[in-house]
Amino acid sequence: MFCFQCQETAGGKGCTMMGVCGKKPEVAAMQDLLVYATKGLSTVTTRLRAEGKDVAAEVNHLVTLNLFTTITNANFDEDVIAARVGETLAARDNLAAKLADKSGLPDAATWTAARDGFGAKARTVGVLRTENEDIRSLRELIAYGLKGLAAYMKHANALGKENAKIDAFAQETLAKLLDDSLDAKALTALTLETGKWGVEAMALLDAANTEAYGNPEITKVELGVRNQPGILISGHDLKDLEMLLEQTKGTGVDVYTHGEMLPAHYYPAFKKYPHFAGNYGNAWWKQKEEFEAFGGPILMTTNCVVPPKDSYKARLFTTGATGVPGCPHIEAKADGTKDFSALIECAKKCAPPKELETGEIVGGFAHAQVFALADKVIEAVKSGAIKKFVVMAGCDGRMKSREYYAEFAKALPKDTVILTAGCAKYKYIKLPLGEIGGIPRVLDAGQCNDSYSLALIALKLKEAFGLADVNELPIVYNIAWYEQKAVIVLLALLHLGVKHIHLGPTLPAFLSPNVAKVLVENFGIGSVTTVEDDIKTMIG
Ligand code: SF4
Ligand code: SF3
Repeated sequence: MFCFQCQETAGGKGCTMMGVCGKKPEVAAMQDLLVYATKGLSTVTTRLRAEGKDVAAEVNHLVTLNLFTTITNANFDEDVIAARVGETLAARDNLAAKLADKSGLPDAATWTAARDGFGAKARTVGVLRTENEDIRSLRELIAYGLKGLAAYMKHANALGKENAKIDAFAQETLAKLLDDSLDAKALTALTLETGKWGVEAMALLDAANTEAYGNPEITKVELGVRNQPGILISGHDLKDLEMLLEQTKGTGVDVYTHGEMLPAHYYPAFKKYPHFAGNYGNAWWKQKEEFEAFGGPILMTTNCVVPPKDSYKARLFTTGATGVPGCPHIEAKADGTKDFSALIECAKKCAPPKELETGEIVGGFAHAQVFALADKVIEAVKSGAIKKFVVMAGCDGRMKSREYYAEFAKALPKDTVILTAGCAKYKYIKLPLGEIGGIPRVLDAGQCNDSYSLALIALKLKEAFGLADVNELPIVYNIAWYEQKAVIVLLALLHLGVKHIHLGPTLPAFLSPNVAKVLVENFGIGSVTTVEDDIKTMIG
């Protein structure tokens, strides 16, 4: 195996024996094959579009689901992934039959094998297949951006929002990743274009979420527990949460959020459920201890899943793109609905969750809420009460070096405000950082995709201050990344013209020295150093 798609990759170079995330070589191989099969399918759909033929939404959804399945910490189930490879080949061949011109199709669009031949094929299609390290770096940077984009599309699709142009771009780009005639220059341009479509995908998801559930608003979220059994829901899928809240009504079972599901509390539509109890625990990487302590069933709607301990395996349910061998999986019915009664029955037999902490946190500062406070915020900047905003969005992770982010937050001068989104917030959102004239010093916009809100807020401030360039704002970017959704967020910010982003705790292993150099020279991307030095550089 060779995988270097996440920040925790072995030795900062690549996982070759076993994933640091727990991904086994045979699962890594099957994921490589699924990506390859999806590129083949995308080659066919791209040709069909060029011939003026329609591609059904189900095909777009299959591409999206396949990419999402291979994102870090989503799916560890080799059999499920292999079955999806089979499904993808069947869809590809079915569509290829409609092509008028079948000449020159690449191997990805024509190979075929039975299930027992998948392993051998997988060994020939991995990341290292591209020999030139710069081309490989750019191809993977784009592929990981598309994985993040696919994750956001999947959530938007679940809420009935479609944008066939985004799907067409993603598929055309996947097809281009097989094209050996594209040089580094062409792939660099494609990287930036991916960022543009990343903005579109985040905007689509924002519209899907806010139209379905209202605009996030300032909300206090309980951290303690109640005295009834509960279900813990993690990941990013709000539609799954809605169905779970509906089905648990009046059952005597509470619903708690975990990890990236925390921002669900900020949406008005979910406030009407009295059994929507609060948030339990922290970011994904602490789940082994926290899921054990929770004591009841857990629903993983998306990444990040950590391969579970046997002690709670039977009560860890997966759904959507997630999967863990040996854990129950809830499949959607043909109409997209899901039956969570197995979780409810399981919860009824469990004791109430064990308390980990008490208190509350405040969040809900997505674009509409911040725009409603715009006068107050602008005044605070003009009066000098707020000197700088620090965007600290992104991911959390288990590396010790990530303590940097807690220390950085603590060391920031009191006249700075942190803008955050994603699970990175768990490093500092529970710290007593105070407020400035009633504005909390940590403004949480929501999930990682709600980084889109942070971009809108920056654009609004630019307009309010009459600036020509978003980089003239008193905003600095110190972003923590872990998996591929952070890659699409990064590419989206680059597309919006944001410069001098600090990316940590380490730069991606998949950036070759030359590609890293291009990012440094054109966008001023930098790494992080020490808290002290970075405070000096970023805050002055
Ligand atoms: Fe390694 Fe990350 Fe890939 Fe897992 S996802 S195998 S930790 S690089
Ligand atoms: Fe976290 Fe996995 Fe990235 Fe959505 S849950 S931000 S790491």
